[in-house]
Amino acid sequence: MRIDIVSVFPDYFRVLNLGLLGKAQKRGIVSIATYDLRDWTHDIHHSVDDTPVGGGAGMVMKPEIWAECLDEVLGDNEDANASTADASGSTVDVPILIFPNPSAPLFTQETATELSCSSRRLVFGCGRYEGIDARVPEYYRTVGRPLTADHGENAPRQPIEVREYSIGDYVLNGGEVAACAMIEAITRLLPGFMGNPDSIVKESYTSEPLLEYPQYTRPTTWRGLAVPEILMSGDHGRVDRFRRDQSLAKTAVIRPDLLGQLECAKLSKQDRKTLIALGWTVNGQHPRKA
Ligand code: 6GU
Repeated sequence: MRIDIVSVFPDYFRVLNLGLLGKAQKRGIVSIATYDLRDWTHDIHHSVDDTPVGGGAGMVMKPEIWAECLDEVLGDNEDANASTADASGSTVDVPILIFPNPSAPLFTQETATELSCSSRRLVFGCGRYEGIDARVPEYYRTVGRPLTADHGENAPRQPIEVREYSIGDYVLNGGEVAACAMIEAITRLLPGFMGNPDSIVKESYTSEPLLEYPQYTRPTTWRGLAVPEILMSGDHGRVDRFRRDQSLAKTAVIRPDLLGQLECAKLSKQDRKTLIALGWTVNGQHPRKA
């Protein structure tokens, strides 16, 4: 997967060179490039923002700077000819353009899973201040990216998929941290990224909306605190059941909204018993607090 990131703080993304993601880049599973939006400014102050039309607080990022930059990044399409000529009609090489935006749909595990296989190329546009002029996403969604080296207004263009996502109900100073979170969630799902792909299968949110059970390692007693006995029994059936019950109990307390998303029809007899004991009703489509 190729990921391009546009920001006024390209240094922010140095964190992506650490740990597993850094290794994945060295191994060629993902390649990440950053661009400084200010390189596309023309004035001596390198200004990227202006006051909002209609008044109000804060500053809005100027559409023409963003478009000159994105035309160049999105127009660098070693992919375009291959994918449009692809007999199968595959669009997997056409970039998906993503704008982190606190006033957008929530980015979830499902979004990460879908994006990890929808395109081999993602471009992130990270805004600061009060955000980017709203015509920028609209333009690439409807008019599109340039298909030739000519980036002029009359150049042939191809509309592309444009997404906007928030990572949660709180406000950050800009899209950089949100982009890092999304990139980490997406890339760790790429084939070959994980040494042991099993570690993805069982974690929170992956197959159903449940929080993960608590994990322990040795020493089995530490500072007077013991690991639950069952985990040392060697009885895999009982260990699995214990962990499943811990997941259900933990989710009931911390995220009851998630329990309400479970499908009753998919719950085992033992799951139902546990939920009933936790004070939930499981006879409808979804569990409800009794
Ligand atoms: Cl995507 N951007 C900003 N600025 N704040 C956020 C966010 C995004 N998601 C949650 N808060």
